[in-house]
Amino acid sequence: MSQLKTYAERAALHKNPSAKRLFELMERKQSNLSASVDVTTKAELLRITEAIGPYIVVLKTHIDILSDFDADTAVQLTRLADKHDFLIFEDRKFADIGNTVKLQYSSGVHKIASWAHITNAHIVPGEGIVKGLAEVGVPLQRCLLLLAEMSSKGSLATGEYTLEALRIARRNKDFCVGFIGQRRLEGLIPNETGEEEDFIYMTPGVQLGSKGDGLGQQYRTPREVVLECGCDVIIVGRGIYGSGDLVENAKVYQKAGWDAYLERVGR
Ligand code: S5P
Repeated sequence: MSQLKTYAERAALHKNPSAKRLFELMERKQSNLSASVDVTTKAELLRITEAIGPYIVVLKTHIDILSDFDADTAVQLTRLADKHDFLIFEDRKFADIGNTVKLQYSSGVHKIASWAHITNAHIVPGEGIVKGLAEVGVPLQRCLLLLAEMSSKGSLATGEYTLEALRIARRNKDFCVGFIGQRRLEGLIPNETGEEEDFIYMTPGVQLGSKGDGLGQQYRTPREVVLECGCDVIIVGRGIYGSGDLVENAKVYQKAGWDAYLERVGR
């Protein structure tokens, strides 16, 4: 039951360098907060990241929404990640055949693999998407999350689709270290290898004081996500940068996520 283990104990279960680092840094920073900074200019992205960097363990980006992305954006994000000790997760949601995603991950203007420690993929195309991304990501010590479920109303990622994400992850554990999902999945199908397994669950659709956004997003609280559903990292976007004081908001979510984790592991 890995959700009852501490993040420090779980760091030891991971061979993938980015996954191991994530667990170690959660313990060190006493945070399981990922901020999703969905803004459209480089200056705004860097300003917000500089302000909230001390409170987060993962910065989640949508790099293709920046109107003025340049190579220096990646340099500055990497500098802030080193300064404030967090990982960068490009929420690219790859969804094509292996050969195409390899190119999308390594090349183009964004060169995602060169700066993002974590990225994610849909499994619509089948397992080849993971194989293709792994050819680029494994040599760079990156890791991948599969979208097993989504937070939005009417999502088709349910039932057998979600189970297939678990099966694919189990077959590709060197690179595929966890899921974007709404609850833990390991218990849904027996693990035939008999080996101890541990996946990271990063969960969006988190906000205090709102149930949704009118465009299908559905929100739950950090407590529901971490304590009741056993997820590991809360992903908060507009709850942090949407209104009010950025730093105060980040502190509130850091504390709410961490308190729920402490309660879960009985510390
Ligand atoms: O199921 C999902 C998966 C993702 S990665 N639901 C989501 O909302 N996301 C992303 O999380 C979404 O693309 C956005 O960047 C963030 C949620 O932002 P918020 O402002 O609603 O907290």
